[in-house]
Formats: sequence, structure tokens, C-alpha cells
Amino acid sequence: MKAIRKALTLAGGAAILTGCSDKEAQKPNVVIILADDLGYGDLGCYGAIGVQTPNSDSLAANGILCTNAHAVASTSTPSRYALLTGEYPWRKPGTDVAAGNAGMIISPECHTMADMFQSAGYSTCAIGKWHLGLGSVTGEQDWNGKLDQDLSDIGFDHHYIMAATADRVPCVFIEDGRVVDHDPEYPIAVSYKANFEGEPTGAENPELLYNLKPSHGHDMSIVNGISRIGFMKGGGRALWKDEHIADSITVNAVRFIDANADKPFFLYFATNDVHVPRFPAERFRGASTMGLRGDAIAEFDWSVGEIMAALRRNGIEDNTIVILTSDNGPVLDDGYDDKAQELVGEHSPTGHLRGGKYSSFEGGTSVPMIVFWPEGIKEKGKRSDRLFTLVDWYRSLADLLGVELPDGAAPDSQNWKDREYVLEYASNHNLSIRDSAWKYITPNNGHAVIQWGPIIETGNLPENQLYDVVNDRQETTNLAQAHPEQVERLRNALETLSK
Ligand code: NG6
Ligand code: CA
Repeated sequence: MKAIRKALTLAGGAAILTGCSDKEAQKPNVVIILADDLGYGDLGCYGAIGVQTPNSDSLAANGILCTNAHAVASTSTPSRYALLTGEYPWRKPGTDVAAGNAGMIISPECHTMADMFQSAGYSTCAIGKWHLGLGSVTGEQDWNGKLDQDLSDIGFDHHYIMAATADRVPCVFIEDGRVVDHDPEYPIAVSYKANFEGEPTGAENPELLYNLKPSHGHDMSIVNGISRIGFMKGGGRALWKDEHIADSITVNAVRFIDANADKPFFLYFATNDVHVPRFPAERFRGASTMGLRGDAIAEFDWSVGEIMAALRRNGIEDNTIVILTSDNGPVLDDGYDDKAQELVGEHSPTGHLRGGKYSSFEGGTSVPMIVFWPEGIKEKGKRSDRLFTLVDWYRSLADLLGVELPDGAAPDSQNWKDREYVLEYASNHNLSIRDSAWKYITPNNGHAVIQWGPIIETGNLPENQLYDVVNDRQETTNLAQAHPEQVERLRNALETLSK
């Protein structure tokens, strides 16, 4: 392995990672904190109103705050797929928002980011929301025994995860391929086709929904007084309580850090916050002026603080790269009556960008991204407006560590310094492309606004859309007719790069 280049510097506000020293150094730990549906405007340091996020803000004040970072997709599964494999999700069938009983979407043959870290001698661990499938065959998992395929097959030494999302069954944690606290008296069965006889559902038994009621969808099995997507039976003491999810995953992340502090490690920490159902711990209730969604942001920030405290306590904070970001843009009403829309007040979850989760507009894929590494970042507290896509972390980190990747690994991941065009994938599969000056959205005949619940502009238009993202990042003025040469250039680049 080549020597680690140990510097993260900002060159004229343009750089995020710059290798500049060839001295042998101790390998830095890497922690990716991936929030769920946290919007570009949802943290204090990005302008949030009505909620305080001191721990995230402190990472920014002592690291780099990126203003032009993009998730590959505006929903979770494809976005996470790209981050962990370095491959665009549209190349791989089955990367749409996954059910809780989906089989493994990343195949064991794939050389993942976790494999890359393992090959460099790191301990690797995934904690929190997974949403990339488990077991070799969809619907065939044995939730009462050992899963026949899990994250240990794709480079993670250890995992403590939720199979999908908190709004999808099964509502249990899985640790190293087995349900945590499995209760033999209440064997678990899961189906995304039909209910199990005699089991209540949100649709038929709304009187049992003592914690949260759905606003659209989410009317199937009931766990913890909240109805979900999909049907499940059993679980007993293994069933999670939504108000304890942040505690459970954070405690497990801290445990992993404590146990691995003396060797290099990679921790992928993916929170349930601020995805629906938003049901934070009692101690965060009222922490924001925005009700449960804002309180979930406060809970997210608490998790960040606990992880940073663990790094500090172990004396490894200075040599740990912490990347805090989100899988896609924000949404207010995403299917539960949590009053997110009614209570949002002056706060703009997208930071005034257009669209949101699911959308082709910038609100769909623009995400907060903070990079922290005391030993490697020379100019602390700066902003970087460099165009960045999360698919590039894989190769950028490999390059930083001097790791050679096997042929075919991370095919769409570039060192961030070489990145010219960023591709974005909306939930209806529509593709957009942007460079640092322009954005082009492919024509699409779909509805202009989502029809099935969330109040979000999709970005669909049956004609070309071109926006000047330097002067009009809000995408208010379509310049396609005024600049046909830019449309042509971007459309050609999109066609070549997305193939
Ligand atoms: C949608 C869900 C939404 C959320 C989303 C995935 C309904 C009505 N809505 O289908 O609540 O779960 O999928 O979100 O079912 S993501 O962030 O994991 O991609
Ligand atoms: Ca998400």
C-alpha cells in the first residue's frame, strides 16, 4: 500500500480532499454519518430555523461545510447503493425503494466500499438503517434463525441494523445476521403480499394507533401503536420501540468505537432520523418549534454528539475523518400525521431549493455535507462550493489511503478532483445532469406535483429544462430555449455518462 496522503485542504474554496504529503502516517479512521431525509437546510449551520444542532455545527466550525454536495438519487435505496458500491443505481435492477423483505441488492461479488476498507486492514461496521436488502432471496428470509446472506458477505465485519426503514416491517434490529433479542415464543413472519390471519392492521383497527396515525399509505401491520408498510406477525420482546431507535443505534456505534479505538476502523452509521415515522425519545419532545420532525433533527444531532464524544474519549478524534451527510432531500408529510407541514413555520427544509425528496429539482438531491478531520484539514471552518457527488467518496477515500481497487470496482466513482458532471436520479427514474454552472433535466411526461401524498414538485416537464445553477439554484427560470448549445452539450454528456 502506498503512503497515506494526509491532508484535507481547501484550495480557493474549491477543494474538499487534497493529498499533499507522502509521509507514512497512521491510517485515519473513517466515520460516515448518513442521515435519512435530512434536507439541505435542516441543520443550524445550513440556516435551520426552529431547531438547534450544536454538534453538527461544531463539526462544520472545525471542518469543511460543503454547499454543493449531491446524493445520487432522491430516495434512499438507490442513493445508498451508489454510495456503498460506487456504481450508479440505474445500472442495477432492483435498486428502487426496497421492501423490508427484499433480498440482498448488493451481491456478494461486488467490491464495496467496506471491502475496500477491509483490504486496507480496517475493522468495518454498519449500524442503523440498511435498506439494501438481506438474505439471498426476496421473501425467503428466515427471521428466526441466521440469515443466509448478510452484510458480512459484502465487507462488513459487524452490523447492527434495521432491515429497511422504520415504516417497513420487520420492526426488529438485526445483529450479525440474527434478530436481536429474538423471542422464541413469538416467531417472526413477514409478508409484503397478504396479512396474517387475525393480525390487526392500521386500515381495520385505527383504534390501536396510539402513537401515530397514517396520513397516506402506512396502514398495514401495527407495531408500537404505529401502522407500517407490509405485514408481520410475532416478534415479542424483539420488536423495537420507535422512541428508542436512536438510543439503540447510537449505543452500538459507541460500543464499536470503544472496542476498535486502537486500530483503524470504518463505521457506516446510518440514522433513522429524520425519516417517518418520526417518533423521537421523550427527552427530545419540544426541543424544536416544529413538532416531531424538528425534534427528530435534534435527536439526530444528539447522536452526532455521542459519536464525537466517543472519538474524543478514546483520543482518536484528531485522526478520524467524519463525513456527515444525508441520503436524499427532505419531505414534510411523508405518510404520517405528525404535523410536519403545519408546524414548519419559517424553516425551509430544502434551504429554499425547489422540490424535495423524490424530485428532479435540486431539493431532491442537494444534501448537507460536512467533512471533519482535525489532522488532515488545514483550513478549518471554511465552506467549499465545489461540486461533489456522494458516489465519489468510495474512490476518493481509496485514493487517499493509497488502496488499489480491483478491476471493475466502483465503476462510476471518481476521485472528486476529476469530477466534471454530476448525475441525479429522481424517484420516477428521470435523470438530470449538472456541472458547476448548468443543470439539465430530461423531458418527462409525468405529473408536475406528486399525486400520492407528499406535496412536492417532481421536476417533470415534457420539454427540456435548463437552469443556471450559479445565479438561479432555485431553478425558477428555464433557459433551455435561450441556450440550446448548453442543452445539447449536457444532453450528450448525460447520454454518454449514464450508459
Ligand atoms: C414511500 C413511502 C414513504 C417512504 C419512502 C421511502 C408510502 C405512502 N410512502 O413509498 O413513507 O418510506 O417510500 O423513503 O408508502 S426512503 O427515504 O427510504 O427512500
Ligand atoms: Ca431517505
